[in-house]
Amino acid sequence: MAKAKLKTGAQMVVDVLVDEGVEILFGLTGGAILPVFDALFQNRHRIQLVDTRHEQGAIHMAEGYAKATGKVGVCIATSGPGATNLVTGLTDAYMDSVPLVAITGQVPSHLIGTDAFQEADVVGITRSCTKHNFLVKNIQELPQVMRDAFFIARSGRPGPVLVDIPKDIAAASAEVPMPKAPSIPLSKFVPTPDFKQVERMAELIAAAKKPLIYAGGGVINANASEALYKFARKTNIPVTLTLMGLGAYPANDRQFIDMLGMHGSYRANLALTYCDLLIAIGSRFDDRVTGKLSEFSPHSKKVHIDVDPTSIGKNVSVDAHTLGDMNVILGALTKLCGTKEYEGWYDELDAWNKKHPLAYKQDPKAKVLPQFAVDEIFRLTKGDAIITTEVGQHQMWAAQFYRFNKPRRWITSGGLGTMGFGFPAAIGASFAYPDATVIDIAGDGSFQMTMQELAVVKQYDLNVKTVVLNNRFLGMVKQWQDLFFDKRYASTSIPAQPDFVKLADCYGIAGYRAETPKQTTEVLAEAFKRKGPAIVEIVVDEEEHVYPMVPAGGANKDMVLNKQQDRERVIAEIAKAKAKGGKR
Ligand SMILES: Cc1ncc(C[n+]2csc(CCOP(=O)(O)OP(=O)(O)O)c2C)c(N)n1
Repeated sequence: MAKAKLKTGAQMVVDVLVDEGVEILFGLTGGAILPVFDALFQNRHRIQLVDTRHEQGAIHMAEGYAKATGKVGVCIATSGPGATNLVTGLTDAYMDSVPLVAITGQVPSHLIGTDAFQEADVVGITRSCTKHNFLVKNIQELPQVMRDAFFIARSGRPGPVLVDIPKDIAAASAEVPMPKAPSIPLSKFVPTPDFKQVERMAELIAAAKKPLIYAGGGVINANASEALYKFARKTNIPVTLTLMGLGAYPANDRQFIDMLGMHGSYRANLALTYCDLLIAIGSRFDDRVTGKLSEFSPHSKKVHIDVDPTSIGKNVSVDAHTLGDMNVILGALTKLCGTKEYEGWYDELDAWNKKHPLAYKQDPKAKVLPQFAVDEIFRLTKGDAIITTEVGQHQMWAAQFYRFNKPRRWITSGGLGTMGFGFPAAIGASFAYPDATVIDIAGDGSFQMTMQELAVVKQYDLNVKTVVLNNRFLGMVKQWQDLFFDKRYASTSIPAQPDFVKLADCYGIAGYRAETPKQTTEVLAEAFKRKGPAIVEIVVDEEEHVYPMVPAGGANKDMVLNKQQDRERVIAEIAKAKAKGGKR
């Protein structure tokens, strides 16, 4: 082994980052992390550091970058409050399986445990929201810890890894050889597929009359969209996707039956209910998909393909499963399966779609419907933008009405549902693809949580458009109050707001406002024509609800479909149809 050069711990951190192919990281400085920022400054020709205005902004930018590229996103913060400001983002990345490395400064080793200034027990605090975390205790272990952090973040089911580095270790110098490989074998994260189980799956598929593929974000993480497409097209099995899986299968394909779950399509949720074989691929049977567990997909046999052993049988028991590389498993399964017509099944799916399609009716003279605004964004960008969202009604309308034909164009906070995620995530995606149009479809409530990062879009002149669907409410919560709390709007009306056009202006970026459907089309077209950052505020109808909606804890078939049709009527309709022969 070549003799190692004398280097500071901070320089070792930078060298591993560069060696791992990191081109950019997002962060905010402070006392305990100063040596590492200094090393980054001295290496600015090798790696770009984006200075954010808040550490939450930094970590969501790293997530946006990671989701858009599939690479590991990196963020950096100081000790104490800098590190604790990362906690929401770490939890978000953990829930949504985002590959991420967070580097935090820690107080000097001899002060740890003394309640020193800006000391926080960061490994303790983040233990439950990281895939793994490290407190570096010795400069000799620092390069290997950094190497392992990247390996753990990206291998198997991806997730966030935190490396906490005491200031004295970052500032010290030592001769430590650069480790070439991680110290952990890949088999720890990616099990070998069980091909007997794959054969069993092929038998179940051969026997099924009403099969359904239910795929999720794991397909995108495994870069297995192509393999999913080949499997679905060969077998002719209809496909539904989770919120996190949108784009894993082309929305314009005839086999695609829209998103499923709490705000999934009528056809997808009934397909889930009445299918006889459910093929879960890179999805985890979370409660937003299953609804009431005891009534979840009651007529089906179930199979599960995933990389994470803890997902198997966690919420729903299955008849066959295998873990491992999804491309290998889907390739093997595709070879074993034949083609079938499923005509009756497709007829049923079509009939459900005809009865209750995902649709809206925009009266040109009435208030702007948020669905119309999303549809216009889709039309004007020809479906070619990278879309991020905040959390709330606008997120669900974006999922329903922007049609994704490719993976990694849809970046949203699914598991944690983090308001304030979308804008910084859009910034991260824009750094990855500077020529792309990146649009944050935002609610007025969410945008106000992280809008301080407007300074970053201005500073770097990013092609990020924030479209605020302004209903002057915390709309999704208001919707629940409309439906279940007798319209008592406790804490959901937020009439005091910035003038978003002036806000844009004071950051030196373009601002637009629309109050009618016609203006909506005009200002969106104008904003998208001009490169560079913009805020587009669209004043939308505050009374609009997201439908379908499976009430929390309800069965998927008990969807509320529109304002006229309350829950009791849906249930009565189902009971009547059941008595007639099981179909609606
Ligand atoms: C950080 C955070 N706090 C609270 C919530 C709970 N919550 C979910 S949706 C929502 C309202 C979002 O309002 P807005 O961003 O205006 O979007 P809209 O629903 O009106 O489209 C709230 C408060 C959350 N998801 N995240």
